[in-house]
Amino acid sequence: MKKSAVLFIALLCAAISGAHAEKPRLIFDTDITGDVDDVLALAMCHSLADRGACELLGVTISKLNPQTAAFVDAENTFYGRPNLPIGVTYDETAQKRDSKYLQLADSPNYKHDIRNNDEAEEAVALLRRLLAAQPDQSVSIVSVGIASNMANLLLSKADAHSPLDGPALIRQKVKLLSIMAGAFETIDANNHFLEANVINGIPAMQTVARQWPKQVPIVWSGFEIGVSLPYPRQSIAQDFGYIEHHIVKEAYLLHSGPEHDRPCWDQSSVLYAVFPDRGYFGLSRKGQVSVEDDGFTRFSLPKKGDTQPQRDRFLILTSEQRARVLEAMVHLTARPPQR
Ligand SMILES: [Ca+2]
Repeated sequence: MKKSAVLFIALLCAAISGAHAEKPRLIFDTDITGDVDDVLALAMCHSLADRGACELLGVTISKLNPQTAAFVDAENTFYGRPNLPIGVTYDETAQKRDSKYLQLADSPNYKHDIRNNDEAEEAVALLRRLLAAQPDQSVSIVSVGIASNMANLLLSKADAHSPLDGPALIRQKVKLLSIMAGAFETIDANNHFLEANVINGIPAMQTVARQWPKQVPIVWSGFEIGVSLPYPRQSIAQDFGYIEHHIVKEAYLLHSGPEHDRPCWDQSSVLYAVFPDRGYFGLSRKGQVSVEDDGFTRFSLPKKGDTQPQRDRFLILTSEQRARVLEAMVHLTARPPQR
């Protein structure tokens, strides 16, 4: 073989292995209780993992409700991942929340082994165990609820999994925090909009904004992104009939009913984390997000001469992108399990 051919093959192998190494390793941190977009976002995580676009490492749950782990286990089992690790918060300051759909876990139509939250790991212990086992700077955390787990991870100390404290472990292992929280535009003429994931746990979100390492990027999906992406009711009616009982469809109908197009808040953070370079979203300039005492998220650009690393950006969506993103979300959410 000619030298140039050998070089070409070597470069090709390097490109292939490089591409493989860059596949996002996802942790999905959710407050799956009140709203149903978490259920659709978790379906997207499975669908993206099925097609090899990401590796799904585990799911952590940030709100208090005794049925969260059973439901997540049922959804994971539906999508062919019955042993995917699940962690639940033990933080008594985290919001307690009733649900309109978690009781689907009690249905005989959905198999799973975890029956109640006592059988799941504690969320921060699981986050630390998962992070410690991954290559450096390889993990994308998608956090789509209140920030209890992210704050408690930041406050965590060395343990059996890692000698590093929370911030050092995040610096070592995390590539991106893709978070749904706050608002970065005027919402319905209100330029001081207070978003639910922040106001349902203001101190925890303040801990994230203040203490998340400056070197590890955070991309915020504000309220304005999801609300401009209404999930079409026609998809719920027509795309999930490939199986008699579909946990995503049934959860959606229990929460929103058949006549509602639920905004895709949480799905936006999943899509960005897995495909940051596909042009689905635009990004703001780099700056800093602060969380004020009333829960308002304020984005500030660096002052002239500020040489500190700027950690935060927020998603931007044009009308052309909006159509593409919504179509991608529908296809990924409605895709039948591949395993
Ligand atoms: Ca959520």
